[in-house]
Amino acid sequence: MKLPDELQKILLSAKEVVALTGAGISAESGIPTFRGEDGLWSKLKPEELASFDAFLRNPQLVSEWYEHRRHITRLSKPNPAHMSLVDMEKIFPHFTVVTQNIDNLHRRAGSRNVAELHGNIERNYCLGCGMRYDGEDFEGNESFRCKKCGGLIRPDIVWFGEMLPADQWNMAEEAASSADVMFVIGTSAVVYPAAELPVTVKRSGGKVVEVNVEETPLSRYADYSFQGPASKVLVEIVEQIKETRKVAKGG
Ligand code: BJW
Ligand code: ZN
Repeated sequence: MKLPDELQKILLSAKEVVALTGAGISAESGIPTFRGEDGLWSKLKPEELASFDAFLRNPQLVSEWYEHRRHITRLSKPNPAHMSLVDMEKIFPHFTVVTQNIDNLHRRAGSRNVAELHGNIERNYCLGCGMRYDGEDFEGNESFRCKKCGGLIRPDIVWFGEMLPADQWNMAEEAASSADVMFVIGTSAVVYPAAELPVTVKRSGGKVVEVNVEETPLSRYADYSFQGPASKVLVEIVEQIKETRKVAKGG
């Protein structure tokens, strides 16, 4: 895959760059996506597991489901797509990862400027007294109850109908409104308000570059759309960015 000359030029002078990521970037690390044939929600109903009401209805079931997913994410490793974004952070003067993922893989890969819109599965807190259970392994506490007050412990993630953490959302919006380029990687781009961010970029005069294995509602709207697995496409993009910069420097 060769990047169009025009995009190479844009990337050469880009100062503010953002990557908006979704479950597809972690698919090659062995973490299931949500939608689609093999997605988590082809078998499970989101409203039965991914809402506060569902949690209150059946805290044990929901907590066990997240404990199972925590186990999978801990066994998984960042893949070349995550690593490509670590490279981009070194290339561009300002680079922000805005992720919808809760799997912590961007930070584990080494990305430092990360906004986590939907929380992080490694963090938990008690609904009764607020005590934190971050990085906790719930083995031996299979009731998922607080040691201090006996309250329910919930994952620090954003379920449907819940507000996004204001500081993370503000960071994402600021990055989007000043972005020269936003890469939108491995997301179906149907969950709001995250799906608004590429619109913010375009309204502010930036370019949107999509990377996905299939077409999404964003594909037509994006300035550039690359179809293929995120690891392969992003490694190629980073190689070409580095090459163009070397040539521009006269090396
Ligand atoms: C690859 C690949 C490879 C695969 N390489 N690509 C009507 C209209 C508009 C909005 C709403 C509405 N009704 C309700 C709402 C609001 C709602 C919403 O957006 N709903 C829509 C679904 C309609 N949003 C909210 O409720 C949000 N809060 C909010 O709006 O607050 C204000 C408010 C308050 C009170 C009342 C009302 C509003 C909160 C959203 C929280 C989302 N949470 C989840 C669950 C997190 C916990 C958990 O993990 O269990 O976050 S939902 C789920 O979807 C998860 C994801 O982060 C999110 C996005 O999914 P993502 O990442 O795009 O994954 P997939 O599976 O959809 O797509 C994967 C993609 O990868 C695919 O395109 C593949 O092709 C691709 N792919 N392999 C490249 N190798
Ligand atoms: Zn407590």
